[in-house]
Amino acid sequence: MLNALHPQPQDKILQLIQMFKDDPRTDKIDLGVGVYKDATGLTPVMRAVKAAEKQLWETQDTKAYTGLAGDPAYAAAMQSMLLGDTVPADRLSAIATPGGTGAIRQALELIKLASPQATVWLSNPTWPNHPSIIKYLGMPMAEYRYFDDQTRGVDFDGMMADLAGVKPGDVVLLHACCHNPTGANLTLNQWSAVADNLEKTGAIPFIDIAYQGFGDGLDADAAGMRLLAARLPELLIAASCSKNFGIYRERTGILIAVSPRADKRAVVQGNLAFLNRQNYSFPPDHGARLVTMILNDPTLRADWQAELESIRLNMLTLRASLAAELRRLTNSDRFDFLGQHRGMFSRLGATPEQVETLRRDHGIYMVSDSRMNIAGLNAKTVPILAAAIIATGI
Ligand code: PLP
Ligand code: TYF
Repeated sequence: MLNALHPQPQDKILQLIQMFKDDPRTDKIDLGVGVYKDATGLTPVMRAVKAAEKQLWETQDTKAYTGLAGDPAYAAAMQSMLLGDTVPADRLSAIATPGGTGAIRQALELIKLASPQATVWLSNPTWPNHPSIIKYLGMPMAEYRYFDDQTRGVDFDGMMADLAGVKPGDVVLLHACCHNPTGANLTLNQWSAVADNLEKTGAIPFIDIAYQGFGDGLDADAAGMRLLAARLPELLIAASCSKNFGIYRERTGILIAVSPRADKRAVVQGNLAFLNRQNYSFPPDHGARLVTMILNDPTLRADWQAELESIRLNMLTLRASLAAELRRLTNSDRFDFLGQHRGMFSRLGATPEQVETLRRDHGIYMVSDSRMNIAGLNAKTVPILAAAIIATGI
């Protein structure tokens, strides 16, 4: 049986991790995988996470199974962080999942279960795991224009023109904030126009939110999603705690389904729990429990929010200084988009050959589509990157 297997395509982002490790140069710069790093290159365990883990170690007296959907307290705390009070609780169903990826996978399986003909619309470009999982599940898929290569902003006219073609019951996957891989995001007015389109076409929004708090702040990053939740009858949300709680390897995520009516909630919740049971039974609990403790304890929460805010501001400072350095070197505003993008990523707009040159000649690693992780920079490496960008003719 195993002889019948063929090699599978590798994840280009994860491949970079190994290439970077194998590079003997000591002045190499890693702008590859989307993991937050501080100025020393460390991905720290956040203070509130450490404190919650200590508390948990001292007080937890069982590790018996939770429930198929995970701990309801986790769902309640996450629903509040994500949606505020936009949607009444009796329309909300949720399951804890292994990371945001688990939530995306379960959302897609739910769509397949409910509506096997539905086309899932993805932004072009998007996080490569979106099309990869959809293809693996054999679901119909389409793309909408998103990024304008000239302005390095959102091609909103193109996006709306493409979304005019969605059918009732189709699903439109949207990044809530900090778009991966481009860094270009919708304004609130644009979210409102997307809501108009979804109302008119009868398509269902599916929100991937993996960077809440990394862009403009916890509430601001959720504003577009909340606008859709307030206006539309149905919504799916796949959220990740990997980045904003810094608990990547704990695999902590949640899938939330907003139902049109309260009397549908029980069936939706039952289907979500069913999907967890088919795929892995009980979801991971440790990270979810830490998140719940942090969100529900005012002291832990305040400390977490303060640290998250300093992470956000650090990335904004790096963006501003890189844009300023490139403004100085080019005597133009060509790279000002770097300061306007939000989140960990920006698409620089370099060719794959230029990305290769940056790697070969300068030891600077980014994804071949020229996505760079801003958090991989520090005050010392910003001018080095800027000079390399100019030397490479980007
Ligand atoms: N969605 C996007 C856009 C991401 O960039 C990521 C990456 O980390 C995820 C979802 C899921 O993250 P995880 O499964 O590590 O929680
Ligand atoms: O886009 C990124 O870099 C992050 C991390 O298969 C990641 O989202 C990358 C690839 C992958 C899982 C996570």
